[in-house]
Amino acid sequence: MFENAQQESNPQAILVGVDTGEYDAEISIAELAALADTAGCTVLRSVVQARPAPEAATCVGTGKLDEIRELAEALEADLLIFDTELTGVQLRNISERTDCRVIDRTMLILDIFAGRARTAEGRVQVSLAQYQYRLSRLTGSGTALSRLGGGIGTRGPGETKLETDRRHIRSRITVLKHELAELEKHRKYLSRRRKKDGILTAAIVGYTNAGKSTLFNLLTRAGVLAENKLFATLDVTVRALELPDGRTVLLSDTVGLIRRLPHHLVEAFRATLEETADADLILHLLDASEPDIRERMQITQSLLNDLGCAEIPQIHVLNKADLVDYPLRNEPDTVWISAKTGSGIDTLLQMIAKALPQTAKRMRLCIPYTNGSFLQCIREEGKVFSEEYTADGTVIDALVEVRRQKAAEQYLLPDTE
Ligand SMILES: Nc1nc2c(ncn2[C@@H]2O[C@H](COP(=O)(O)OP(=O)(O)OP(=O)(O)O)[C@@H](O)[C@H]2O)c(=O)[nH]1
Ligand SMILES: [Mg+2]
Repeated sequence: MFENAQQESNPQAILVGVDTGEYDAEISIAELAALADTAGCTVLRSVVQARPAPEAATCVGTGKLDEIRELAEALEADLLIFDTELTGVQLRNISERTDCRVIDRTMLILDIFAGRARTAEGRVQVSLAQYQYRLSRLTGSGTALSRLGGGIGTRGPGETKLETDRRHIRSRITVLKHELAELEKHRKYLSRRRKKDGILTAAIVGYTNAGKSTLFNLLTRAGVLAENKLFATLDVTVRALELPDGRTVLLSDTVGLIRRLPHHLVEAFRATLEETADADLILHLLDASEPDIRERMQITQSLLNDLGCAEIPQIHVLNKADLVDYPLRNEPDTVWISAKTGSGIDTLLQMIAKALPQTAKRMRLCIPYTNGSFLQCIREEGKVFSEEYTADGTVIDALVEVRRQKAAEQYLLPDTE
């Protein structure tokens, strides 16, 4: 779908931040560095300028820009990554004054997303977000956007087209929106069907790099890409997980969250995260070895609230216990695990089973012909998937209501599938 420009193997980047006091610029720049690394850049230096607000025309002051140009020449840097969102005018001015390619935090994140989205829906979402972001920055950008050619910021729509034909972008956006709506409809249909069949769902949610995919793999052995890169996962991946009480829950692995997630991206990924809004349980995964764990927890929580998930039961899962050497405290609704070593997983599974609503459970029973009334109850109360008559009785595969489950257990068949 993208017209991929040939990629420079390793852009040499300088990071630029503006410290307005609004957020912790140091932490934000450190995270930008991790993002840049994920995107395959080498970060040579970070420059942060304290000022009450970004300069309208150039983001940082012009004197600072001249300094940055000299620094870029001295270090042989070819890319500037700004930690704030830049306007089209700023992009052009900075690029002209420094003679470097310029991208901003959002473009960098979109670039990473573009390289990693795997499902159709994820790819369309990223594509759409890229087109929209570029369109909003065309005004005044002059040649700045075309200077992105080659490397970071180019896994996206072809630049010449962007400049010469806005109508082309607008019509692509319309097509993509249509595609997305179709894909969404399909996902909603699947989710409705699951609900009807009494299938429970749980979502692993958390800050990027917390270990969500590692835990997901361990629990479901699905082989989802897990690596020490930010945003290793971009699409919700769903697999069935068997619980100790015999019920099955559909577990989904989700996109990693970050602080200052650009607004367009929350929008772009809302559809993907809507799986989470639908979930019966949220596993809020935290990297216990990170010093700013509390802040990350709050960022995740506020994004969950934005998505309308405040009411969904949550288990706080403190991961990477193997890296932490202080005594492990157990608080209610909190469990310590290591997705790497597997410690704590049994407790976690028990907690999941307990936290999920008591619901009708799908069971395969062999009910003797002498107990026809029980068979009748099962038939009438729940959905029947199949029924056959054997020498020992009626073998029925059905959803069994909570109040009948105990009585049904004596007839339970070992699952042969
Ligand atoms: N030591 C240790 N490392 C872990 C543990 N769990 C995960 N990791 C490592 O943490 C890194 C990130 O793991 P992922 O599972 O990719 O993290 P994620 O939350 O899915 O990340 P995104 O998809 O990018 O949001 C990998 O290098 C894992 O090997 C753990 O319990 N202990
Ligand atoms: Mg992941």
